[in-house]
Amino acid sequence: MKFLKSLVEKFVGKPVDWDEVEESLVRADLGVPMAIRIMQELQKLETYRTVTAADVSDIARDEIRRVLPKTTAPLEPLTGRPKVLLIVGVNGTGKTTSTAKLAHYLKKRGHSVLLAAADTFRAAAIEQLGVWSERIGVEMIRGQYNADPAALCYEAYVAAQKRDAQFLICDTAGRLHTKTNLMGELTKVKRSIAKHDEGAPHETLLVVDATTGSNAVAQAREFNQAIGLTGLIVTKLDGSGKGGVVVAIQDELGIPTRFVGTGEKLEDFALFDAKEFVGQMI
Ligand SMILES: Nc1nc2c(ncn2[C@@H]2O[C@H](COP(=O)(O)OP(=O)(O)O)[C@@H](O)[C@H]2O)c(=O)[nH]1
Ligand SMILES: [Mg+2]
Repeated sequence: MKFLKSLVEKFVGKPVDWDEVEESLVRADLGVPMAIRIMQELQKLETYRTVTAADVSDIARDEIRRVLPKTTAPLEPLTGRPKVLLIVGVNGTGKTTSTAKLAHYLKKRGHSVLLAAADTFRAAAIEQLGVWSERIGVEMIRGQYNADPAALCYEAYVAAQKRDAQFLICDTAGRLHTKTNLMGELTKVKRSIAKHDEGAPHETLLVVDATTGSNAVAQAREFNQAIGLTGLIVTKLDGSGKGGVVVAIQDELGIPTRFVGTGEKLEDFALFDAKEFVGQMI
């Protein structure tokens, strides 16, 4: 996560190397518009004095802070009906793991949760969530392999109502954001849930892998256009050494990061904390 920190350390006590600053900003996955803004601010400063390493970090920190919301909305239950969270994303980003982590997180806060294994494309995916559900002690609604995910989510809502569950979390199949038929299937899932409650799904959370950099921005753009997103779960922040996608997606698309994943275990999960995040980055 310390990509800007290491950049700054290189320049301590000497004038900054502009090419290196620019390259580091681009490599940090903050997005081109943000990288350009930081460079412009630094160059403005340079017209009247020598820019130092501290200036790079100060200006980058200010720009990033300006873009990120100060607080992250927590997940509060509704009264008298389940709050539906739809988990979407491309293959392998960590949807199923994050679904389990989120269920565990809510359960620990005293909430009742029901899971829906709506990734019916692969039998193994249903099993994977099944193992998590047993481990965390949260019930899961499963369908047949290859069942219609929209119908499954519709039924899962009925089950959530029957059980008075406060949250229903629907894990979905990975799909490439460029495949319109698969994106259309998600629209169908959303519509079927909305038949029960026109406000549902109350949250549509895109899971992105921080290590995929600018591709994560493209994913967010496409999913947002197709089904509308309310937030992100950014995973694998433990491995990448970066987290710039959080900033790029907020800056370019206005979609906030709600949760972060920092490992494979249930506990490696937290509500996004902008202040802490910026502190770790710079
Ligand atoms: N290091 C790390 N690995 C993760 C994280 N989240 C998920 N994974 C791993 O990423 C792989 C794919 O996760 P999975 O939940 O099956 O992805 P899905 O295809 O989107 O459902 C698994 O090996 C997970 O253990 C994370 O925050 N950090
Ligand atoms: Mg999965």
